Amino acid sequence: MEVYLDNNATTVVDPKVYEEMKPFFCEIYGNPNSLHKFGAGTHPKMVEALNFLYEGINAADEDDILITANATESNNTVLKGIWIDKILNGEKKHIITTEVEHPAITATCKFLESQGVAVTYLPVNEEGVLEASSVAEFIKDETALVTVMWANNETGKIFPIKEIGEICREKGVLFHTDATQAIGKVPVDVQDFKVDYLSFSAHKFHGPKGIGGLYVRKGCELTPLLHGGEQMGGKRAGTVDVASMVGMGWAMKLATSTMAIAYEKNHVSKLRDKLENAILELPETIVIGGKENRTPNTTLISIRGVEGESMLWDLNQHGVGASTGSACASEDLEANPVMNAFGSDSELAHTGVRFSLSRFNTVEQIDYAIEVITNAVTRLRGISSSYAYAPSCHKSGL
Ligand code: 7TS
Repeated sequence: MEVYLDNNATTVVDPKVYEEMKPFFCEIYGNPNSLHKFGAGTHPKMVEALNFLYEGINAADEDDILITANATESNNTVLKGIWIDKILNGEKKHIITTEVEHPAITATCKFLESQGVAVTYLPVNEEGVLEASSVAEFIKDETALVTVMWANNETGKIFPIKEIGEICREKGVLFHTDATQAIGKVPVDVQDFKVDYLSFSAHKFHGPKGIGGLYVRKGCELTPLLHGGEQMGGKRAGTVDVASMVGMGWAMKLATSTMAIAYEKNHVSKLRDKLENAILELPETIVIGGKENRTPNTTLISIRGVEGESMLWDLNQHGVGASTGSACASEDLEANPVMNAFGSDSELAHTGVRFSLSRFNTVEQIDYAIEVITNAVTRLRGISSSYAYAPSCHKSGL
């Protein structure tokens, strides 16, 4: 049996999404910006897709949703746009973020720092969550932007976006959230949560890869990252991947409408809890950051004495795909900031394994995964019977 439990990395395309995309390769293939009927033929489904995106995050009609290549591009567009529009002209000079953002935020912030921008990286608490009050504490007159993820990709921890949105609106500071791991897992409402910019990637919610979105609230327009043609009113140049845009729209519609069944009615969280509880029955295992306040599909578990990479290798041999808590994301074997956020326990950092589920997982798959995981732990603890940790991380190059 094969069991895919790495849905925070990417997801299978929903078959309905795939069906909706198919006509746009060989039948309706015009350039949407062409004036002839081949171009115009793409419009109805593109408009439908855009409407699904607006509905999915409750954007107001007058707001923008730019179609981008992925959340990485969306994040870059916001951070570099703010830099150009608010910081380079001397109006502001400071950005606030957290220590546990995805590299699409942190690496961009590091680049901006190299250009003279002041960036504050707020730490998270022992549960891996940012305290909204710390945002309020660090906002200054010079602060141009606060950027905080909606949900963490490693732990699934949900951040206090509503409170942060209110603080930022009250203090007159622009607020961006990277909602890549939140769409389709928890309700996302840009108006209620007072969000100015929001990033997402279709492939995290059963859409195709290579397409994403950036919500921009009316009045918060930014200098584009990509200049060129007049596509999207010149706000993001380049011919849109029509098939993928249609797919993303449908993926959003299906993810948000099935959320009630898949997540709130606990299909996914029940499976996650079943898996998690079975692993927690093994000695010396803990959920990193604890069980509270998480996306319903994610668990990050430390299995003492079992190095994450060895565990993944063993699981992979038996058809189960999971991931480490990115503990080995760097060549120097340093644990990543998400793990460091939980303290200096390097054992914890190097023994984290992330299991992330989706609405396509079944009870049978989880039963099988439990068996495979239990056997792997017994086997690997047998090899290092002293539970001694021996790092063997290496970069895959991907
Ligand atoms: N932001 C967050 C919060 C993410 O989790 C990811 C991908 C990205 C941005 C980047 O998405 P992309 O579509 O632009 O590549 N996160 C992960 C992960 O946790 N494991 O693999 C990719």
